[in-house]
Amino acid sequence: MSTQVLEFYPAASAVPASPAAAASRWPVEQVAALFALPFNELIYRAQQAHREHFDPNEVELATLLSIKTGGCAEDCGYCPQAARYDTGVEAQKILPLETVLAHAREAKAHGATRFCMGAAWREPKDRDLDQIEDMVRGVKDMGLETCVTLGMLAEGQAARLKGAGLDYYNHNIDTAPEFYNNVITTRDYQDRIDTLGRVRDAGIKVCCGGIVGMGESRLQRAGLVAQLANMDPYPESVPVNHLVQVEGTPLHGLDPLDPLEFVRTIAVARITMPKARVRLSAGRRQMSEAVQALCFMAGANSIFYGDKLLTTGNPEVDADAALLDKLGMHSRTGHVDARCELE
Ligand code: SAM
Ligand code: DTB
Ligand code: SF4
Repeated sequence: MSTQVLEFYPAASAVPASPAAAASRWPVEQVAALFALPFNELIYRAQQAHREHFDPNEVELATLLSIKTGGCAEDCGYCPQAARYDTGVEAQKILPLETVLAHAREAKAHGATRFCMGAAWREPKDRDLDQIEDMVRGVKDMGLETCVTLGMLAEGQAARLKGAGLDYYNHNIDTAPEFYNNVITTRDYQDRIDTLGRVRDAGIKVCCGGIVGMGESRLQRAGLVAQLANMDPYPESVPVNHLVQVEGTPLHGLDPLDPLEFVRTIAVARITMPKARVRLSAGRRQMSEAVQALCFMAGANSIFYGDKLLTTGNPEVDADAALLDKLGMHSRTGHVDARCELE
């Protein structure tokens, strides 16, 4: 941790309170102290951290595809795909390989560099992985980075995915440990940590983040960021999702989070995980361009790109291309939204 950051903390929080705190690089009070900085100070520091490791005008474009939608047995309180909530999402079978590859080709033609495939599973069965391996190989062969999110992984499954050429596995811790049980009861926080360990051990890069705006406190948002930042090593890719409130889910109808608090969360993630790709993930459809621009200033350098997330909407590709153009930002390849023949 840089001394530059430390000097701004209240003296008490700079003194580790316990051996456990001493071992952690980002005690939660120090992360909370970042959240409490004057806004301009926070953004300035986030910009400094960002510019040390990245081109501040460059953004990664990652396209998401739901390869197996709905009918999930879990009870995640935010999720429209949980079978137990009446959200209007219909359960579908896993998509055929050719359909997935056609979507990946289209994403690439639009300028995406990463293709993320998501399945509404608690965990994949070994036989499901045969199909996933083919998808990963096919997408990788197109020259795209590959990412999948399939739920919990058992021993050996991560190695199979690595063997197929998987670059990233997305598995979010979602929120601070002490808030977790308010949101999900059908699997434990520790289950998630175990899966992340298997991913890391298999040599796959970790994509792990969470959701804000679920009724957690600021201290709990700091707790989420501290958990991520204290992973050793911290995730290469950190999706910061703003809760998309979906009618029928238990979290629908909550008071919306102040947009500036969302921007602060991005900034704190950037400062504590300076080399990570911090993704301004779900929730952009509900965000003004000005708030998105502030997120980029705060150090976000990745977005989901494509008019759909998994089941909910995302800004249209044309609108995103126009926004990036307005901000003078460019994608990793330099090309955004090359019109393709598939349209
Ligand atoms: N079923 C797998 C799992 O839960 O690990 C993979 C797919 S799941 C939809 C991936 C992540 O999407 C969740 O962990 C959560 O962070 C995010 N997510 C789901 N619904 C969301 C919503 N309504 N708003 C914001 N993020 C959401
Ligand atoms: C992540 O952190 N966010 C994505 C992805 N990883 C899989 C999912 C967002 C889902 C938003 C709700 C939906 O569209 O169903
Ligand atoms: Fe299922 Fe994943 Fe949705 Fe939870 S977040 S209900 S595990 S699809």
